Formats: sequence, structure tokens, C-alpha cells
Amino acid sequence: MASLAPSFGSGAMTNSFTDMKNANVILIGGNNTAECHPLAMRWVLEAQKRGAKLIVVDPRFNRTAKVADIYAPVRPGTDIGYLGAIVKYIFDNKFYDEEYIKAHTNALYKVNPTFAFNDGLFSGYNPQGGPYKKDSWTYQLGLDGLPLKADALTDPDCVLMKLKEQFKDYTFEKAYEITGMPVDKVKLVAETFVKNRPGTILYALGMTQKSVGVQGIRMYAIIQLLLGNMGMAGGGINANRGEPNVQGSTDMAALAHILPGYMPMPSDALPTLNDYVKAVGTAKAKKTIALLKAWYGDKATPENEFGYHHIPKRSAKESAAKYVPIFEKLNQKAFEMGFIFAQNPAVSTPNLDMVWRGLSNLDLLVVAEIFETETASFWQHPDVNPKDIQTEVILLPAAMAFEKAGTMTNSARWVQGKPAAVPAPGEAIPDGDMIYEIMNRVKELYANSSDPKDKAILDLTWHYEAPGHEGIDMEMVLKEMNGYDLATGKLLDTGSQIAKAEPGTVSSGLGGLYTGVITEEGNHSLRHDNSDPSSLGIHPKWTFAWPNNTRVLWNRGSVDKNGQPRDKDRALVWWNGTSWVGNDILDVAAKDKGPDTPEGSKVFSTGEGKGALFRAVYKQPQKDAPELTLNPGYDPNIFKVAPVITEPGIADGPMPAHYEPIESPVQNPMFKQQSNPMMRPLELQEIQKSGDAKDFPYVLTTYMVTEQFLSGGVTRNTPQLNELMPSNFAEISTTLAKKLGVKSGDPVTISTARGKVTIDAMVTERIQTLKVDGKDIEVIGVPWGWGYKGLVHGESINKVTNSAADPNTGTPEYKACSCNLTKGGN
Ligand SMILES: Nc1nc2c(c(=O)[nH]1)N[C@H]1C(S)=C(S)[C@@H](COP(=O)(O)OP(=O)(O)OC[C@H]3O[C@@H](n4cnc5c(=O)[nH]c(N)nc54)[C@H](O)[C@@H]3O)O[C@H]1N2
Ligand SMILES: Nc1nc2c(c(=O)[nH]1)N[C@H]1C(S)=C(S)[C@@H](COP(=O)(O)OP(=O)(O)OC[C@H]3O[C@@H](n4cnc5c(=O)[nH]c(N)nc54)[C@H](O)[C@@H]3O)O[C@H]1N2
Ligand SMILES: [Mo]
Repeated sequence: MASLAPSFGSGAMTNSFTDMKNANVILIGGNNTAECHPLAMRWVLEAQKRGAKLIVVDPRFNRTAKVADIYAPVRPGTDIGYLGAIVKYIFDNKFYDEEYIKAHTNALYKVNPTFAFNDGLFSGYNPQGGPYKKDSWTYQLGLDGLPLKADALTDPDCVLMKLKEQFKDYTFEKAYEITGMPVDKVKLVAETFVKNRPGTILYALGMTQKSVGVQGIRMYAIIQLLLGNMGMAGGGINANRGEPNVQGSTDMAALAHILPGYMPMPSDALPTLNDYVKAVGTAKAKKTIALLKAWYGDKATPENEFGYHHIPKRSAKESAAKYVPIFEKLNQKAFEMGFIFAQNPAVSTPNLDMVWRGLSNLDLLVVAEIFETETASFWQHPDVNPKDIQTEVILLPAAMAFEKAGTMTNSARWVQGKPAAVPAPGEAIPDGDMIYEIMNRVKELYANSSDPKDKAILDLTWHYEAPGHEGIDMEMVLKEMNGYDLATGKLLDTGSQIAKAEPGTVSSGLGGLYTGVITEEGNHSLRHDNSDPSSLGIHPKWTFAWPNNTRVLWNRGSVDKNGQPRDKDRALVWWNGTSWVGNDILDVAAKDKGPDTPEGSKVFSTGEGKGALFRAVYKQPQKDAPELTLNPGYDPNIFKVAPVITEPGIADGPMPAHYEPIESPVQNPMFKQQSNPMMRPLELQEIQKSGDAKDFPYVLTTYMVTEQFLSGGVTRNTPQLNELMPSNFAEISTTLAKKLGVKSGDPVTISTARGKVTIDAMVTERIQTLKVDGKDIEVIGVPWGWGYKGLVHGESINKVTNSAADPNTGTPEYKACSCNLTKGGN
């Protein structure tokens, strides 16, 4: 069962673990690969053995840094500063791959002349608050509605020149001023990454847990596109994701703003299915209809808009309730009852006061768990009186990963099936079976209801039992996700069948994302043939990778304009004169169309088919759309007139800019705008306080340790691991230790605007005092996964972290806030 934990390391790998060995340079920026992803590290070390250079950028000299060729320190939350300097370096020396960016990116597209960026703000900013108006973040369009292209890359209107302009002030010296990374280090990192191609980039929470998380990853995308590294073996951007099946749970949409398979969630601004198709484009809408067919079967008909109204519509005025807003809403008594499956928010959520107070507003809380965690026993928290808490808590014993069958999807998008290894003890059962049983009972309860709002429950198809299976048959669930041709009853083979089919004639519980994983041939998630004919780490018969078993996304980028590999030793796909063939499955481009045709030259799954150096808002119109009067609700003719694809863009700008963390001891060296102007206002003024650098002069960052796993729900109940890592600690530099007279093992009190915790100090050389704009900046590092349950205890640092979050993903800024540190307990 998917964990409900939010997708903190959002975004899948473009390539794979086994592909990392093909790189000539690896930049690890914001990931402690050696300690958190030891199996990925194996492929990093393999690349290094083959001569690749390893660069690690991290505020701490961690075990990954230990084996790096180049280690460069960075002030938490400021990576855009040095990455901007790499972009400027590429422009100053014309190191971009000209042929690649002309063919495969939007470099030549002309930007709307009203687009502007001044003093940290993009055009469309509303000083009264609210989101950016994005009508200037667009292209100049021709009469056919398609973007106009410049004749040359020097055209001042074109995307490439806008990008050059955006980063013109990010000199190596400026990068130092922002990040604290010494000038010669910035230069060395830039030269090493740019001059060794292909290069890959690994990241995780060191980039995403930021108020500029998405824009930091956009920097990676921009650099990789400029260098021609996207779509290449040994290139790409690889998110080393977190929880064992976090990729699977985001694919399944354990998130509030998407439907399974990454389709947009309907909002109340789209009251009919016609409105939805118009807003999201025909490609995504067809997938959503296939999803509705999987959910409601024969009960999904054109007359009832395929059950579109069974999906609750979120409010268009508010951004989708992501992680932090759920706890804010709990504090506002928005819910009476809550289910928590496989999550321990009473340790893992920022600003824990918000969690305790929020949970205590529930009448009933059901927690499905392996152990009794801090969340299941939040009412016993040392800071609260159990008598004051009225919430009834029910703990459901859950089977663990080894005790249940199913699939787990790794960061490389490999959907890997597995049987149960051992039976679950006692009354424990798999989460899937719990949900199945709960929904069966709900259906029984409503069986005689004629209330229209209960129709969604009655119409739902819900049959996953098969003879010979105790509990539900996970293969039936996988088949539903894969999808069927409803005319023949046969399983679908590829996602593109959904695009070609008449809406309503195919089903897929994931809108085609996993289609091909289980076909009439068999269950590919169980394949364990690790042969690798190309020796490029493709392993085409090892389980199944979405989409369509493609191992390197956008691999059409690996060929030149004649369709031939740009790097003969790393040949992924090529055009043989009549069709595309190769070592990997061709992605995005049409399989039978030559490299000189529009369909055969498509590389990326954006509306334009181009890599976005500038993330424009764009709708690709239908060619020769007829004049039509449509029937209300749903009309199949909508697919002749609605945009083919729409690209809504991102919240905080079509290009990145350096903003300071929400709490920072530094005045933004780039412009007047201090921090991300799109920060969502926090709703609980009395709890979600913000601090000032004069009271809280140091930077607090939090991270994981190898010997424990996340909140410790399982591992802090494992004596052997507790022996290795019995407690948490606060890492401080030798300089700060000397200044405060603190020795290793002394208790220290860390305070922020949200509260304080007492933890033992660990004085270390791993964290060095940074010089930023002539000022000494001290970073304090604390592992976060401790609480008051389990076999070993420690204060949760999340009592004091900040719940401000990235405006796109809702991921909190766990890794940079302002704190003070004093000697002694509180
Ligand atoms: N053994 C073990 N393995 C795990 C986990 C575990 O708890 N234990 N957790 C799993 C999960 S869910 C996840 S999401 C992943 C997490 O994997 P990682 O993201 O690798 O883990 P973290 O330790 O949170 O942070 C990564 C690094 O980012 C650095 N960092 C902090 N701020 C910045 C910054 O501003 N810029 C840069 N460049 N670096 C910064 C930190 O110092 C740290 O070394 O690991 C997974 N694997
Ligand atoms: N300060 C700070 N806070 C952070 C982070 C950070 O870097 N800094 N990192 C964040 C990240 S990346 C993540 S992913 C979150 C994680 O936050 P959580 O998801 O809240 O933490 P976990 O410890 O993974 O919680 C999983 C729980 O599920 C239980 N469990 C395990 N397997 C199963 C199962 O099969 N079924 C059921 N029902 N239960 C099961 C475990 O016992 C455990 O208690 O924390 C975030 N919090
Ligand atoms: Mo995570």
C-alpha cells in the first residue's frame, strides 16, 4: 500500500540507477547518496572507477563528500546562486550545445514582449497579494496559434536571450557572496561539470525542502538542456527518492492536487466535463476518462459525463490542500475524523505544535501502523495532559512490506512486483485489505440510499477477490491500473492506445502511466532477466519501467538531426531509414516518423515537444478546428476543438531567481525582493510564527542518518539499529563550540520563533563556518527522526522547524530556518 507521506523528493529519475555508470561527471547537489541511497552510490562509484569526476555540493562534509573529487560547501537554501553562475559561465563562453538547443529546446521561441523581470519580481505581480497573472509568461503566437520562432539565437526576443539576461549578474564572485562557496570552488565546479559530458545530476531533499525547491530543480533542467545532457545515457536529472515506494505513491496520486497518473484534479471552476477537457487539453482528458471507466465501469457513460461529478471538485480559489494546509485545516476544526495509514506526522511534520493541536480536534482518529508510534499516541505527549484530549484513537495492526504482495516503484520508474515473503503476525493484515474491507462496509451502509451524493459510492466498481487468495488479489489491482480495451476485454499494451481510442472505449486506473506492465503476455513487473545486451545498464527485461518500458526518458534527445546517435558509445535509439530502433524504447517521438518530420522530431512531453528553458504558459491549438456548437455537459465533439495540450506553467516564475529562505540571516544580495514572493501566507498566526535574524542568528538544517529510517517508527523499535545510533545530536562547528564554550556531549538548547528543544552537542569539522558577504554564518545540523515512543527517545527537532513551503509543491522548508543555540538545557 502506498504511504500517504507527501512526495518530498518530487519528480522521478529521467534515467536510472544503473545508467549513472555512463556519466563522465556527476554533480550531487542536495543528496547524501552514500548514507541515504547506498545502492545508488554503487553506480556513482562505478562511474568514478571508469574515470568520472564526482562533485558534491552540501553544507555538510558528509560521507558522500568524503569520496568526492570536488567538495564545495553551500549555505542552506542558496544553490540557485552558484547554479546561476554556471549558467552565466555557459553563456559567457558559448559552451551551450547549439545544435541541440535549436532542435530540442524552446531557445528560439519568441517571448511575449510584455514579459519582464524587475528587482526580483516577474511581470504580472500583484502587490495586493495573490498569484502572479501569467498572461505575459507566454510566447508570441502566429495566426495558426503556434509559437513564433526567431531566425537566430541572438534575437533579443528569443528564449535564449531572456535566459542570458536573467543570469547576467550571477558572476562567480556574486555566487560566493550568496552561497559562501569560495570563488575558486564555484569556478572549478562550473568548469568540471560543463567540460565533461555527458554529466548527470543527483538530488533529493537538499534541494526540494526549500521555499525555492521547484526553481532549484528548474536550474538543473536548464543547465542539462543547455549542455545537451537530457535524453543521453549518462545524462539527465536523477531524483534519489525517499520512502521505499514513494514513486509508486505519487504515481497513485497520494496527493491532493492530482488524480492517479498525474492528471489534473477537477476544480469548481470546471463544472462540466466539457469545461475540464477545454482546460486540461485533450491528451490529459482522454486519460482521465479512461480512469473514470476503471473506477465506475458501465456506470460511467457519456450521459453522466463518465461519472465526472462523482469526483469532489476542489476550490479553484485556493491552491490544492497539500501537506501543511491539512494540518492548518485540522486546527480550524475542518474534519471530525481522520485516517492515517503508514505515516508518523507527530514526528515528521514541521512545527509539531500544529500537529498535536490539530489531531486533538478530531473526534476519531484511525491509525494503521506496525508499532504504536508518536502519532497513534499523540494524546500521551509529554507536553499535553491526556485528560484534555477527547479524541478516540483506533490502532489497526498493519502487515509490513515483507508480509504482503504487490508492486513497489523505485525512483527509476521501475514497477517491481513481489510476493509476500512471510505471513503477517497476529491480526495484522495488508493496508490494501483494510481499505477493501472498509469500502465494502461503506457500500453496504449506503446500499439503499437514493441521495445523489452517495452515487459515487454505489457506482464504484470494487471487486478484487479471486479464488486462492487470502485477502485481495493485488494482480487484479495491477490489471485495473494497466487498463483494458473494453470492446475485447483484453489488457492494453501501450499508453498510446488511450490517445488513439474513442473516449469511453478503454479503461486505465492510472490513465495509461503503467500500461504495458501486465498484458496478455504476462505480468512484466515480475520479470527478473537482468541481461543487458548494450552494456549501458538498460536491462530491458528486468521488471517494467513506465512509460512503455522506456529506461531513459526523452531519449530522442540522444540523436542528431539525421536521427543518428550523438555519442556512438552511448547509443540509445536511432533512425534506420524506415523506423526508430535501438537499445532502449523510443520515448515521445512517433515510432514510424523520420527525424525530419514534426512527429518524429518531438523530444519532450511538453506541449511544444521542446525542452523548456523558459517555462511558458501555452496551449497547443487543434489544427483547423471546426466551428461547433457543443451539447452541454459532455459532447464527444469537444475533442475536435479543445486544445491538444495545455501547459499551465509554474507559480513563481518562468525562470528561476535567487531568493533567500523565508528565515535568513542575510539580506538578498541580488535584489530588493528578499524571499519567494509567491509564499503562501500561513494561517495559524499564533503557531506558525516567523523569527528575526537578530534573535536567531544561526541557520538550522535537518537531515537523515543511515542507521535510522525516517521518523524511526520501525527502526527505533529495532535494538540492533539503536545500538548503532541511540540518540540524536546537534552538529556544530568547532568555531561556534569555542565561542560558546560547548564540548561534544554537552546539552545545548536550540530555539526558533516556534519553540525550543534540548539536544546533546556534537562538535565537528564536518560543518564549517561559512563566510557570506564578509559575515560569519554558522550552520547547525540536526537529524530529525526522534520522538518519545519506540525503544530510544530524543526530542523532535520538528518542534522548531518552519512550516512555510514551496508554493508549487507544498514541501516545507525543513532545511533552512533561523535559530539560536545556547549552552545547557532549557
Ligand atoms: N538510511 C536511511 N536511508 C534513507 C532515509 C533514512 O531515513 N535513512 N530516508 C529516505 C527518504 S524518505 C528520503 S526522502 C531520502 C533522503 O535522502 P537525502 O535527501 O539524501 O537526505 P537528507 O539527509 O535529508 O539530505 C541530503 C543532504 O542535503 C544536504 N543539504 C541541506 N541543505 C542543502 C542545500 O541547501 N543545498 C545542498 N546542495 N544540500 C543541502 C544535507 O546536508 C544532506 O547531506 O533518503 C531515503 N533513504
Ligand atoms: N525536519 C525534517 N522533517 C522531515 C524531513 C526532513 O528532512 N527534515 N524529511 C521528510 C521526508 S523526506 C519524509 S518522506 C517524511 C516521512 O514522514 P513519515 O511518513 O511520517 O515518517 P515514516 O517514519 O516514514 O512513517 C511511516 C510509518 O509507517 C509505518 N509503516 C511502515 N510500513 C508500513 C506498512 O506497510 N503499513 C502501515 N500501515 N504502516 C507502515 C512505520 O512504522 C512508520 O511509523 O518526513 C519528512 N520530515
Ligand atoms: Mo522522503
